[in-house]
Amino acid sequence: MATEKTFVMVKPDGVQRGLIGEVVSRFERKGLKLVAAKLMSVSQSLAEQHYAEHKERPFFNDLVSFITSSPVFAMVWEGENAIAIARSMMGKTNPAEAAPGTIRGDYGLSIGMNIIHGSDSPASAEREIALWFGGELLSYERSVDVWLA
Ligand code: IDP
Repeated sequence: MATEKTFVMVKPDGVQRGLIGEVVSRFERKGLKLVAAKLMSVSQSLAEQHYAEHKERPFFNDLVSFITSSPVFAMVWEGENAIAIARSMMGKTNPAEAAPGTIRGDYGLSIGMNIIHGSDSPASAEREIALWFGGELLSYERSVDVWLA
């Protein structure tokens, strides 16, 4: 299994509810490596590009208004199988169906405010990392890396 990078974002509801630390802590404890992070406001243009695949969906405008309504905490995490692992830690899209123990299962109530985003495939991860961070990623070694893969 190859080392992957994935884009993860604490959405406005997660930031407002004080869940940045909880999310970061879970990813750190899992063993993934943080290689980029920023607290930021999302422009209309960035929101529309990020959610481009949902452009025709009835909830697209609500999605864009929500993500631009208050700051988000954007991150890139690296590790073996990082994309699938981050998705499994997040839980299903609808918090009502997300298993307890997952982030959405433990903290969310509604599909519109489900706390966290994570890339769903290698192609999405590549596109989203380029969109949100360009080349602003760090590359560094941790002594613990030898105990993780
Ligand atoms: P994901 O975030 O689990 O990858 P996607 O299907 O890519 O799920 O949807 C993106 C976001 O759009 C979801 O996280 C959720 O907040 C919102 N969303 C998805 N489906 C619906 C819906 O049916 N109604 C309202 N919002 C939705």
